Amino acid sequence: MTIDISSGHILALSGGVGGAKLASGLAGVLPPERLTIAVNTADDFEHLGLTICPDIDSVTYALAGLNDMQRGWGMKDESWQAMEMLRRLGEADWFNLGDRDLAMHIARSWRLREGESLSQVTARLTGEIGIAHTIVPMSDDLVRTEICADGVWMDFQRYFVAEQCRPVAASVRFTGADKARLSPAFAQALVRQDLAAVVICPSNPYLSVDPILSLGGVTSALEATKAPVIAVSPLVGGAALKGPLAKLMAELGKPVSNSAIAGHYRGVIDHLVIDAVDAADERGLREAGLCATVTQTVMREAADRERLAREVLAIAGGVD
Ligand code: FO1
Repeated sequence: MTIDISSGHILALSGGVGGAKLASGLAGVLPPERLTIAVNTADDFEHLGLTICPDIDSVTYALAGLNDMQRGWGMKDESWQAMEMLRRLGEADWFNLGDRDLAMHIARSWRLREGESLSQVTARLTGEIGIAHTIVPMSDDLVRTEICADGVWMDFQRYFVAEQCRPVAASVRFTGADKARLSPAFAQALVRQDLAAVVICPSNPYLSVDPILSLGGVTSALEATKAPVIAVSPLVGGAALKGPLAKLMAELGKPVSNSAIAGHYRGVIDHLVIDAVDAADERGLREAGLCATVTQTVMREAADRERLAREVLAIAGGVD
């Protein structure tokens, strides 16, 4: 059921897996014209001649109901015959491309080569797959996350997939972010007069949200907006449900805690949503001057995603 909110636009900032869940919850309760989902593209890379955009894929598949819930990435009902053949042909097999998923990368790469921008391609492919909501890349320009681990700078997917996040990370950088412009739809959403809330989805702050915040004009717009900026913490009981967040925080010398997440977003967010198992953190967050809400943030089923989306919108005052 669609929430009957009288007015106001919601801008969601999302990375991959965890962010995609809340983004799809928001899409489940908001009509398409009320929501823009701006997605991290700094995980993107060129592989076997194809442009892979993992976070755009995760959000797209989640909204289309095509995501694989067990694996967390890629498509459900996937087969792997192309991958098997690639292996036999002696090509790189460290990054798994399912047969159905491959179609997305082929279509995207083809359209980009034909001269369309990533925004145009994303609008085309999400529309074709039946998504009415607006999913936009953070930028049409190239930004790439690199991790300095064990003294060597490496591409994000090398670190994340090939190396399984094993190397000890010392720092993270987003090459190209200083020159990259915001995608047109993201830039417009940020300054909408009717912006009712900005939701930072529970993606990894350091790897998935920071690339978005690192783009020129984003943090200043978030600081300036009258709309509440609400982040959902990706930590539950001192750990991330998926991915290297806790390990990375420890390696970067940060306590693995909601107060560190709040500190990281200081000046940008007005409100942090934390999980019920971390209810004890609420007091400290409030003492530090931040509004905090305690709820169930783990999203196992579609119903959990929509419930959390409704609670986040209620914080923004957007629900009747
Ligand atoms: N993640 C993995 O851990 N292993 C893979 O082989 C893998 C393949 C893959 C293919 C397409 C795609 O869109 C995502 C894929 N991912 C894979 C997920 C991706 O590396 C990460 O989840 C994100 O970059 C982090 O947000």
